Amino acid sequence: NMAEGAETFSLREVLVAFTACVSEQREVRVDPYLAGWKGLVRFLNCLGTIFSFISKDAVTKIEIIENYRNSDQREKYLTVQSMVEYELANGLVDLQKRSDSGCRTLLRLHRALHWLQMFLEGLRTGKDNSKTSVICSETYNASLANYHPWIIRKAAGVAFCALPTRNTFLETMNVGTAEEAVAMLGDALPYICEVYKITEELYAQHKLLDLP
Ligand code: 1PZ
Repeated sequence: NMAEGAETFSLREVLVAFTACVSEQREVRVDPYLAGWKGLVRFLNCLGTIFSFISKDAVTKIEIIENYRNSDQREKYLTVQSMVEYELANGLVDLQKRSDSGCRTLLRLHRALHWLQMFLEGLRTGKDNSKTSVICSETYNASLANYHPWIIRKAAGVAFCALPTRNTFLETMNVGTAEEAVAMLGDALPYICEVYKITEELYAQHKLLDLP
């Protein structure tokens, strides 16, 4: 139920979780990163069951990293920096084939964060009558789609058609009027960009951007 789900929280708190990600030493804290993703998943679920295949994949990845945070090695997974250092030093990152390392799992969320950044920016700067589905497919094609096989791109394209108009979408965020939602996006986006940038630099430095 869209109205019910939307009533219980506002996208503001979700995006604010990303403001808590970056530490004073410019490290990315894993717990608020996952909290931000959990909120995004809740929001996505409010948009309809057609998005379930997307939210399920995100949940699986959130849970993999959460399990590391609940394991004996939990302090190693406190920040993205400590995770990378620990997994690389202990040979836990498979460079040849798919694995469930924290590094490869977080990379999937990291790539999706790049799409999110572009999508929210497109929404923020879009015209009143622009179509959310167009903003979504254009930003998806320019980013995440490059990592997805044809069948996923096709399914994503079908799901995007179910997105409401820009104004309805902005109101679904539960931040107030469409204008207030646009202002909130302007405030929150720099923090998401910062989280993305720090992670991107870290992964590039360790040559982890192509992990299978
Ligand atoms: C507002 C509209 C939402 C549109 C969401 C746009 C993203 C479409 C992503 C489609 C992904 C579909 C399912 C799974 C794909 C996986 O194969 C990949 C790679 O993982 P691997 O197979 O290597 O383990 N998974 C991803 O790329 C992660 C996708 C997470 C997407 C989270 C979206 C959150 C949306 C928040 C909306 C405000």
